[in-house]
Amino acid sequence: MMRIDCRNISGDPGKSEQVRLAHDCLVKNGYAILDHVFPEDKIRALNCEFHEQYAKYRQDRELDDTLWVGERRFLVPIDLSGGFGDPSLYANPLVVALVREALEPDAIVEAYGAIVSLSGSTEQDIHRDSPVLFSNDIAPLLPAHALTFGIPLLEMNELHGTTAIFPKSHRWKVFDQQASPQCPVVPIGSCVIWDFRLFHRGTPNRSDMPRPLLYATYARRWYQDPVNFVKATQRRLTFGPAFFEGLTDDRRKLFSHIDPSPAAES
Ligand SMILES: O=C(O)CCC(=O)C(=O)O
Repeated sequence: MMRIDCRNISGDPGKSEQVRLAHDCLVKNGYAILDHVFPEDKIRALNCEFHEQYAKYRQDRELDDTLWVGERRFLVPIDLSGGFGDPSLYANPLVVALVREALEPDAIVEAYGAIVSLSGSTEQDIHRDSPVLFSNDIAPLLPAHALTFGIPLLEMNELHGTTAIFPKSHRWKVFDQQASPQCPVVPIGSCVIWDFRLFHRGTPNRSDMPRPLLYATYARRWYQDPVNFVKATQRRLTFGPAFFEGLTDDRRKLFSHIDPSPAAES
């Protein structure tokens, strides 16, 4: 399994060897694992913030604003504020360069939240993040239309669970029953990005702690995830009135699809 060490990037990340390698891996294999992107203490602090601010998401029950995505596993919204509003997470220069290369320069942050695998969560069903575009014959030929970017707040491993991925499956017309997945260890500070078409599944959390996987969905500007926000009470992005005021033009471009008026949420 290929991993890309993202330490020591100097100059424009968009021109770095790491982004070139990650893009190549994403196109060929449907995923990329990026090591040493974030300081470990920052991610540990986010895990603490998650437990303090989002304690209600540690219960085994779907709430109005969450979605059940497997036994003891939920998709939850995370507000673009506090530590989670840090642009180095949703607008990380390296990741944005990769996203713009893989999708388009106008790519957007379509959703931001976490997938929380509670202690005792079981193996998730194998799935793609949404149905393919057009048809099973056409979809494998297309470039990516959306990417899931995951930042583990607790190391992803055999004990806590990880995201098992089927390399190259973004190019499959149908699921290959003979294929075996790869189960990456993704330490604190590392992250993973995969093509929406890639077959994958969350693996069981055998530890006594919840495993939050902070995620951002990046997409071509015209795309909206049609399956993970089926309830009117769910929100793809949540932010306070001051969020847009503080954004640089380049970061604001990532939200060009939404109404920046104070109370707006999408
Ligand atoms: O829990 C994980 O690691 C992955 C979850 C996932 O793939 C999903 O809910 O779409």
